[in-house]
Amino acid sequence: METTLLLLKPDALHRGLAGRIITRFEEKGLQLVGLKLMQMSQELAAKHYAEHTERPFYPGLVKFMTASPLVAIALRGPGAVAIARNLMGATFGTEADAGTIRGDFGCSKSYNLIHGSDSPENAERELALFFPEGTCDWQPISSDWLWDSE
Ligand code: 3AN
Repeated sequence: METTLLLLKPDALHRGLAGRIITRFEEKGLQLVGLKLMQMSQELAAKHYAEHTERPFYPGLVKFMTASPLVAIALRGPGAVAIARNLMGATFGTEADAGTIRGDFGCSKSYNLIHGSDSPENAERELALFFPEGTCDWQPISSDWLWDSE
């Protein structure tokens, strides 16, 4: 079982897409174990995007991510990190396949709606940043019919 971190970026909220995006993950069979509307501080952005600080797009990315609230989500399921990344699609809406979130809802190289952890290790690091209080553990009644037992 894995838990991954998703961020519904400010553009997703401005465009009124938060509910529809969350629905995609619920429909797939991943479990919500954390959900938070919050505004990303400069400090949190610097920690979250530490690996990108030297990239030319970094100042614009931080400006975008800190401009208005986002939704932080902790999502659980078997292989949740890779499943969530597949549902999101390629980084830019211009290139993402139809049927994916970025492919269906966006066509920008800057405003790409959603962040998802790219490895279990990064998921652990990012969850600690956005959910320092921990996640909400509960047993969905559908889990016996949704997830393999081994
Ligand atoms: P992903 O979100 O698919 O893991 P990364 O890790 O390569 O993509 O990039 C992190 C974030 O930085 C992306 N989500 C995107 O918002 C932003 N980004 C990456 N490359 C560019 C770029 N060339 N121009 C603007 N923003 C970018």
